[in-house]
Amino acid sequence: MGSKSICPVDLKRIKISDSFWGREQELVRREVIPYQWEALNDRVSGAAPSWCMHNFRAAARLVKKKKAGGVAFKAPEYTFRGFEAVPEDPAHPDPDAFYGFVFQDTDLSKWIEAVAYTLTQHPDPELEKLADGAIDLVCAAQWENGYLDTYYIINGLDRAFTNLRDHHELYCMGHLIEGAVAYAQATGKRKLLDAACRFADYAVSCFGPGEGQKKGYPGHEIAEMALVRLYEATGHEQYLDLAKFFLDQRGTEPHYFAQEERERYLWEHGKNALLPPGLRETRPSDYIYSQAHMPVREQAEAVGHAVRAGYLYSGMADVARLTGERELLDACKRIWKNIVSEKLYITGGVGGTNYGESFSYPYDLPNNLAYSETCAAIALAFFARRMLEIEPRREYADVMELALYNTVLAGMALDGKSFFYVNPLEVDPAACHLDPRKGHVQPVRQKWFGCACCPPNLARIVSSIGAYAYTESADTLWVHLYMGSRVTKRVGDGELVLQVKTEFPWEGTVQMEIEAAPETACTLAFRIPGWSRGGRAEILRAGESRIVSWTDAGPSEDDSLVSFRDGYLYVYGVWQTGDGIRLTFPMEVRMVSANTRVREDAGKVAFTRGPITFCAEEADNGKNLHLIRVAPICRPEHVKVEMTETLGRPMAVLKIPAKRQLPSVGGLYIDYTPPVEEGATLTMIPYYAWANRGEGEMAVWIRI
Ligand code: FUB
Ligand code: ZN
Repeated sequence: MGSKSICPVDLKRIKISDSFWGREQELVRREVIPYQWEALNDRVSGAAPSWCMHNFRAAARLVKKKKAGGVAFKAPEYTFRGFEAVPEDPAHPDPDAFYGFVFQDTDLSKWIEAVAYTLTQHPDPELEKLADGAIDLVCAAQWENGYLDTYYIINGLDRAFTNLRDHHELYCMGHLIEGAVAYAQATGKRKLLDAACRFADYAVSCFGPGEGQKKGYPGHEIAEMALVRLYEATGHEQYLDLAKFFLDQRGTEPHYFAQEERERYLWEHGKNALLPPGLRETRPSDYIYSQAHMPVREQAEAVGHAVRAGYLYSGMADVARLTGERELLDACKRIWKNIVSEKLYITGGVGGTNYGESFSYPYDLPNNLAYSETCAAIALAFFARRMLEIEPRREYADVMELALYNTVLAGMALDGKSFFYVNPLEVDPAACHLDPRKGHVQPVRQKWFGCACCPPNLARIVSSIGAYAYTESADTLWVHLYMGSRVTKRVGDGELVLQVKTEFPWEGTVQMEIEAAPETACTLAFRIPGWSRGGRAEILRAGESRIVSWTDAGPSEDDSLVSFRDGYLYVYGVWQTGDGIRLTFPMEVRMVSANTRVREDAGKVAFTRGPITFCAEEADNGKNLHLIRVAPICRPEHVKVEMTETLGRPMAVLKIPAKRQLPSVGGLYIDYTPPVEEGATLTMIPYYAWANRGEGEMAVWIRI
C-alpha cells in the first residue's frame, strides 16, 4: 500500500479572504445555496420542478410504512423504462410516486456538500439547521438494508442494481458519500456519514469477486473517488477495495452492461424469450459512452461522456495514489496527455460534442457547437487536483486553474442567479434559436434546469476552492493557486500560518507573510504558472532578504535554500514569524493560435492574460463579430489592458487594434473584390463574464 503522503489542506484550516474567489464564494452562499434549496423543493416559479425533496418524502413515508408492517407501495411499471418520470397531471402529482431524473437524489447531496464547505468559511447556525433537517429526511428514506436511492425504494427494490449502465444508483451513492464526508468534516456531525457508510456497506456486500456478488460497476462514475474519500475519512479498507473492484471490472469481458441488459430483457419478456440481435451481439465500442469499452489500464484516449470520463479518471488517480500501482498511474498520465494535447478548449472546457455530451475525436474542438459542460470542466479540475496529489507538477495546476477561472465560472452569472450547462466559445443567438444542431447552446444563462447537475456542482467546487489552492505533506505546503487567504499547516508539534495577499487574476504579484512558524523546517512550494514568462521571488528570512529570479528559458541555480522542480519553486528551511515571500509573475497579454489540426481555429487567434481567457461580445463590439479581425500588425504589446467595473465587478478588459469588414451589398454570390475594411478597436472581456448584458454574439477565437 502506498501512503497518504500528499493531500488537500483541510478547509477548516484555510480562510479565503480573496477579492475574486471570496466574492464567488459569497455568491454561492448568498444566492446559489438558498436558491437551490427552493429549487429542490419545487418552489421556483418558471423553473422545471426538481422533485428531489418530493422523492425523499415519498421514500421516507414508504420506509415508515414498511417499518410499521404496512404493505409496500407498488409503482406503475413505466417508471422502470424511462430516464425521467413526469406526472401525468403536473398539477396533481402523486405524492407517493417518483418523479424527475433517476439521479435526482444527487441534487440534495451536492447541496449538502456545498453547505458543508460554506460552513467552514462562514458558520451559519440557521443554514446548518436547514441542512440537519434535510439530512433527517434523507436518513428517514434509507431502507433497512442500507440501500438509499429513492428511485428504486419507491419503484421496487427487487429491481435495484439491475441497470447499472443507465440508472445511476452508484452515482447517487457516490454523491451521497461526498456530501456526507464533507458535512461530517465541516460540522463534526456523523448522521449522514453513518447513513452513507451503511449504503456503502450494502454495496460492498452486493459487489465483489465472491459467489453471488455482482461483477458490475457504475454506468456513471463517481463512486470510485467517493469510496476512496470514504476510506480516507473512516479508515475502512472495504471502501477502497470496492473502488478498486469497480475499476478492475470496468470494460472487461464478458461485458457486464451487455449481460445485465440481457437479464433485464428476459426478466421483462420471460426467461425463454428470444433475444433481439442487438442484445445477442454487442461490441466494445457500444460502451465508449461510459468509458467501459476496454479495461481502464489499457485506456489512452479520453472518450465518451465527458463528466463520466473526468470522474473515472479522478477515481483512477485516487486509487493509483493509494495503491502506488504503476499501471493505473500510467493510464492516468496517458489520458491526461491526450486531453491536454488534443481535446482541451482554451477555456479549460472539455467535451467537443453534444452527441452523448462527449469528448469528440482528436482536435475536433468546434466553437459554436461546443458542449463543454460546466460539470465536465469541474471533473477536469477534480482529475488535475488528484494528479497533483500524486505528483506536484505545474502542468496539472495550470489546467486546473484554466478550467476554474474560465469554464467553471462561466457556468454562473455574475449575480449568481442563472447558469450555463453548455459553454460555447462562439455564439450567434439567431443560430441558437433557429438551428436545431445548436439547440443545446443557450445564448443566455437559464434560471435552473430539469437536469440540474451543473449549478450545484459549481456551488460545491467554488465553496471548496481552498482545497484546489493548497495541498500538503508532512513537511511541505504546496501553493497551486494564488488567492487571498490564510492557511494553517501542522508541522510536527507546531503550526505554520501563511497569510497570502494578491490581486490575482488581475495582477501577478503575491505577497505572503509567515504569521506563525513551527520550530522545525517546513518547505513551501510555489507554482510558477506556465503562462508567466520569467519571474522573481524575494524571500525575507530572519531579517535577510534574498532575491531569486528565473527566466522563461529556465530557473537559476538550485541551492540549499531554493530549488526549482516540475514548475514549482521550493523554499526550504526553518521559518520565523515575520518572514515573508513576495512573488512576481509577469502577467502579459498572450496572443494564442491553435494547432493547425484544429480546423475551427485556423487563421484565428485567442487572447489570454494570466489564467484568464478573453472573449468578444456584441455588447462592446456590435453585431457581426465574424467580420472583425485582429489587425495584422497587432502584437501582444499593442493590446491595452484596462481595469473596469462590469456589473459591479472589477475585471480586466482588453483593447485590441482591429479591422472591421463592412457588410456586403448585393447578391449571395458576387465577383470577388478585396474586402472593404475600417479601423476598429476590439474589446474583449474575461470569458467567464460573458452573457451578463443580455443576449448577443460572442466569440473567443477572432480572425487575424
Ligand atoms: O447523468 C447525470 C448528469 O446529468 C451528468 O453528469 C450530466 O452530464 C447530465 O447528463
Ligand atoms: Zn452538469
